[in-house]
Amino acid sequence: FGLETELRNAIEEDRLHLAFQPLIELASGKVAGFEALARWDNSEGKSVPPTEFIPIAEDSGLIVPLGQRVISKAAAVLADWDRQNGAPVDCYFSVNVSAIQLVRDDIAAVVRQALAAHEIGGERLMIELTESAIIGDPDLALSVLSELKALDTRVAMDDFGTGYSNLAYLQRLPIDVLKIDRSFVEHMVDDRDKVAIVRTIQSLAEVLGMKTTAEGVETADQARLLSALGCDFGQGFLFARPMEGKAALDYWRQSL
Ligand code: G
Ligand code: G
Ligand code: MN
Ligand code: NA
Repeated sequence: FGLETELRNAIEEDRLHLAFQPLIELASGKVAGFEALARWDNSEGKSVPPTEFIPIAEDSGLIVPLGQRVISKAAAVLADWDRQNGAPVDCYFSVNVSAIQLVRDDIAAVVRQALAAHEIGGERLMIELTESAIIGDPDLALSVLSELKALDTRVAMDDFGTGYSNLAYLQRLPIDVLKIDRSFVEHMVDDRDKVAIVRTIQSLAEVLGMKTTAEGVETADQARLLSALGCDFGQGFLFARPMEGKAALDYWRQSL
């Protein structure tokens, strides 16, 4: 329970922070938004990776207060950027919400509160859900997604293609973006099967009126190929690694 207790304290003392990784419109090279990722430096100043602390948060229920902090912090940073910029910064933050959060918390209410507290429009936030969040309770997912839609907050399906992609749910739910899992982008340049999968996800998205974001874009060849396949956005080390807030705002400014 050592790490869990430490995490509980970090959440209570508001010591978690966010890193931001740009989401790039492939056709124009413009920054469309940033994925906001939770970061935690433990008491020894060591960075604990989210792949380690998110499962602990999920198992302990700490994911509820953690997720609330992440969403309100994202809205707070956006409001701060707008102030620094002297005008609204034309980009959105995309925030991860796990299946457990969807069940245990009222995510739409959390988003609504964060938007109101920081006077941010709902279109400035996007919520990333995994397929497991939808499959777990499709009726709940439909009601939460509809509430988010009413706030103008968009929804992305994270790691798409790795879960139980139930096409009936996909059609029924108001999903705006499919995030093509990075396992399909990796080595796609010399793997015809991977290209075929990306092409299939792309045409599915087009039929359903959704956009696509390719994850894990690491090379210019991948970006060119993805763009040629019609993929809308790219995210990955080619463009930038997740970075702290100030660096991310500078990145946005320099991209203009
Ligand atoms: O940030 P990477 O930077 O290492 O993220 C690893 C994993 O942790 C990803 O799958 C990401 O979706 C997840 N993750 C990062 N931040 C959050 C968060 O705030 N909430 C949830 N639920 N997952 C997150
Ligand atoms: O599951 P999710 O998509 O939310 O996870 C985001 C994770 O992907 C973060 O851990 C982030 O650091 C990682 N990531 C972002 N870009 C790249 C990339 O180009 N290559 C690799 N290997 N990982 C990436
Ligand atoms: Mn994500
Ligand atoms: Na992902």
